[in-house]
Amino acid sequence: MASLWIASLVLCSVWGARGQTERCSGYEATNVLEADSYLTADLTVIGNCSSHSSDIEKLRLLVEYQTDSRLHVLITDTDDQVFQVQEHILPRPRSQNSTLGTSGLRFSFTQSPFSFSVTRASTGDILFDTADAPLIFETQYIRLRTRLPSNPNIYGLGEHSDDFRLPTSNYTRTLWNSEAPFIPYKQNLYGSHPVYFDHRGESGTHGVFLLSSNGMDVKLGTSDQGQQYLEYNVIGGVFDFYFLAGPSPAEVSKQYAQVVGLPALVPYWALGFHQCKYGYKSIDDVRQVVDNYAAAGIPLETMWGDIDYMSDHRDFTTNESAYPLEKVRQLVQTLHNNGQHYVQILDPGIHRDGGYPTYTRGAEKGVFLKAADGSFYRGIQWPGVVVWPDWFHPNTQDWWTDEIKRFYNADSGVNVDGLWVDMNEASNMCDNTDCSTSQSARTWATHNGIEIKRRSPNPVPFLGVPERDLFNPLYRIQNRWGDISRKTLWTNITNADGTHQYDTHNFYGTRMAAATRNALLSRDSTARPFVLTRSTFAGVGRVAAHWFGDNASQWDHYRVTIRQLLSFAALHAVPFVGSDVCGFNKNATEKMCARWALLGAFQPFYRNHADVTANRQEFYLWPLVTQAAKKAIDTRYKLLDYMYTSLWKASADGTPNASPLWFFYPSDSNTFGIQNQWMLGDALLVSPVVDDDSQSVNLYLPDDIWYDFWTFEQKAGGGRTHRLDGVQWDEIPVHIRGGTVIAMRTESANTTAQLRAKNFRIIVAPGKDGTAKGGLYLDDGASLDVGVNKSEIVFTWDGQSFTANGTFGFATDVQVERVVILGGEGEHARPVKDAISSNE
Ligand SMILES: *[C@@H]1O[C@H](CO)[C@@H](O)[C@H](O)[C@H]1NC(C)=O
Ligand SMILES: *[C@@H]1O[C@H](CO)[C@@H](O)[C@H](O)[C@H]1NC(C)=O
Ligand SMILES: *[C@@H]1O[C@H](CO)[C@@H](O)[C@H](O)[C@H]1NC(C)=O
Ligand SMILES: *[C@@H]1O[C@H](CO)[C@@H](O)[C@H](O)[C@H]1NC(C)=O
Ligand SMILES: *[C@@H]1O[C@H](CO)[C@@H](O)[C@H](O)[C@H]1NC(C)=O
Ligand SMILES: *[C@@H]1O[C@H](CO)[C@@H](O)[C@H](O)[C@H]1NC(C)=O
Ligand SMILES: *[C@@H]1O[C@H](CO)[C@@H](O)[C@H](O)[C@H]1NC(C)=O
Ligand SMILES: *[C@@H]1O[C@H](CO)[C@@H](O)[C@H](O)[C@H]1NC(C)=O
Ligand SMILES: *[C@@H]1O[C@H](CO)[C@@H](O)[C@H](O)[C@H]1NC(C)=O
Ligand SMILES: CC(=O)N[C@H]1CO[C@H](CO)[C@@H](O)[C@@H]1O
Repeated sequence: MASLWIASLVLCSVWGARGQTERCSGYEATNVLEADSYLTADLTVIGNCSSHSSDIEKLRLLVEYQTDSRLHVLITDTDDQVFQVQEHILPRPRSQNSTLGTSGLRFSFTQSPFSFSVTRASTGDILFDTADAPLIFETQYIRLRTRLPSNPNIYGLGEHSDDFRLPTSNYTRTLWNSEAPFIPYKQNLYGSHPVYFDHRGESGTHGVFLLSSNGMDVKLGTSDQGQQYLEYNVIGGVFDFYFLAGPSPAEVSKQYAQVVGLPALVPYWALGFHQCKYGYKSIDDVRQVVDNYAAAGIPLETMWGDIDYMSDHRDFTTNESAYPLEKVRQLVQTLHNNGQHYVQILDPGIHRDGGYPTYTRGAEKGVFLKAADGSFYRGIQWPGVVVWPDWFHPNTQDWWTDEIKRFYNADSGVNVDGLWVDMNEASNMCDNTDCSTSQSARTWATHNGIEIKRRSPNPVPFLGVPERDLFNPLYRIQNRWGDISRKTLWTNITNADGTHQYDTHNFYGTRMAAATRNALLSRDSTARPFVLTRSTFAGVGRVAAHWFGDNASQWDHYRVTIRQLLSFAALHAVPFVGSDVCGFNKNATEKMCARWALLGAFQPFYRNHADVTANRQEFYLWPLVTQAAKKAIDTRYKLLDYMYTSLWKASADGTPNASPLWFFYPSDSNTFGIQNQWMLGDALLVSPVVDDDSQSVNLYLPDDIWYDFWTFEQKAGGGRTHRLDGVQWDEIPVHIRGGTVIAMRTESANTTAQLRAKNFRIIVAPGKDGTAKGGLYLDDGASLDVGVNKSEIVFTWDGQSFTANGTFGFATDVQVERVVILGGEGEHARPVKDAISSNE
């Protein structure tokens, strides 16, 4: 075994000892201990790197064959001082004690200077190899470089608005959650997901997840020697890698979801159509919009309240003139009576005003982050001067839950169906790091801080190395705002558990989303919560859905939504995502909004939302958009159970609910760069018109059998690009992949509640071998725990007969009206007895 573990042992030379050279040579591995399923070693620095801070001289290496498809490589300081993401924030998967003999991945290393590689056992393909540059492990800068093949297919490292297949020349992905209006290219956006997929065609796909919340630049480039590389430059934390073997792309997605946590299933109603706008002047205005949708005959499922509803933009208040509580309650009641829903926004910044009960209750419980002098640390957000919840304080969850239960009390407050957390990067409107705008300085002077005692240092591990420069680290990540503390919370702030914002910044927003989900569960322990968050971190899918932030009403942002969908759903285990349909900033135009209404209908989260400075863009405002939206929603609703089934599958085992074509055709290199088409579930290929104001689309159909979703006409893909002209403004090209079965409702409805009473029609699309397979998941769509009251049905068509098999625990009166077999001499329907309530 030893010879396999140490594939390339190089005995260290004399110059390796510490102090004998000033050269930065990395580390030397000693005391190597091997067992069947793990390896440990000590790493000691050789030479002097200290490029941006001090070298950590002694490190520990732990390698675990955790499962046959997951290899864990952890490099930490021996003192356990360096920050590591708290176990309760991201619970680590335990090793299942796989062994070298059975693992799909193989670890080997060189002793001095230390480097390691990971190979695919079945092919010998080197997936990761750090030999080209010494490991650097300093207190505020860690670096590791791996070789990549030339012209690699690398995806992930979100959140970004760049090409789905990442550029690989002189390209930097900075991960540092930030306010990002207009979602600019090549910059850090609202979320951080330090995972990439490396797709190598026929030889397989693997994933590499660096479990780190520290700010980082991940660089893709070519060295002077012409070697393609990917390099991590991180301003703290440890190297905690999970290598995911795949080998199929969807298997990597599942393996990743097992590490960061399976996403939560959303309630069924969340799949309906949502409307929002920043700038609805009053509750009467909102009611009018609801009525207008009904009058136009466009099904509206959920109305949203942006910050307009608040008094002085304070959480848990209503503007008593424009949004009087009684009228808000009446509207919510009306919506509920119609089977519709209502969601409101919350921001993390809590207005610092002694007369504001949310603030005073929080202050009494000490739940806010503290400045150096012990007063509550202040910043600027919509309400003006604010303080910020410290999600690590032991009282914060209780305080937040209590505020949510008070204000969203069904009997006396706003009976929301879900909550939306925004600005949670956190976005601080101070335009410089010292936040000394005259406005803030003035207001601060009038509200003296409550005196809080400073905390004593905490002797627990992983709090972060002391004595770091938490404000201006020497290695400057390419944060879009410059200094890492700019436009957010100061990174030198200490959290209640003794860690610092410097290390925990990237999951501040995810913590807020998690606390909000917990609060909703405390408000109603049986209902499935719905939380939408702007800021995200690895694993956020466990607690929340995500929209792509403040984009604009422009064609390039319409296109960006596709690659953002692909990234979140297929690579980041966040299935319930979507854009602000018709764009947030700037004015939408009729044709673009019509196209976007159709595009959004085929993405998981479907919400029209515009900024206060933009014109209104409700679907009923233009004839073309009305027509397109009606058709879009009609079709989406018929397909809603198909979409719900794929979301359930994602929550059950991490299977992506939306994915790029190469997930299904991994050896077809034509698909690797496609980012304007997507597979929705495993059966539908969506190929929208993407060019500005165009009626033509070039769509790629892999070599397979396809059926036009709208006409059922069979089409040989041929592995080539097909041009469609004359695509009308209410049309979107969609194809059914041969070999699949789709359960559709026979008709649409005005609400998802009504939809649930409609019967099914089953579409069978035989593949090349004449067979087809698909599934349908049914439950009440609302309960957190449905227990046995669910149906997991598998449909099979063997070319002769149709079978519905599985479990049928969900009681329903809904029938399957017919089964339609596509192909042959055209569509022919077969009568079925009842494919969803019995095992025939
Ligand atoms: C390493 O180099 C840095 C700067 O070049 C220097 O300040 C430091 O003292 C050196 N450390 C050792 C242990 O030689
Ligand atoms: C794996 O091995 C470790 C140490 O030998 C042991 O503590 C652990 O329970 C094992 N885990 C499983 C899943 O067998
Ligand atoms: C690499 O990118 C940076 C930042 O975009 C740019 O300033 C620099 O000129 C580029 N270098 C090369 C060699 O293209
Ligand atoms: C209430 O809403 C009105 C209308 O938008 C606005 O003018 C006013 O400033 C708001 N009042 C408060 C306290 O937010
Ligand atoms: C953070 O650093 C700034 C600038 O040096 C300083 O003014 C502030 O007091 C520090 N805050 C904390 C909490 O240490
Ligand atoms: C949007 O349209 C309004 C009026 O229709 C106009 O005042 C405003 O300048 C436009 N905004 C942009 C960004 O073009
Ligand atoms: C929706 O409601 C309208 C008006 O009440 C009605 O005319 C229409 O048929 C309904 N549509 C569906 C699909 O039920
Ligand atoms: C399942 O349904 C039965 C019958 O409606 C009900 O009594 C039971 O409580 C349900 N179980 C769960 C876990 O919801
Ligand atoms: C039907 O499903 C059950 C388990 O749900 C399985 O044991 C059985 O083999 C399946 N039958 C067919 C014909 O697929
Ligand atoms: C991703 C993207 O399209 N970003 C653009 C958003 O809009 C701003 C302003 O119009 C552009 O500068 C960005 O390039």
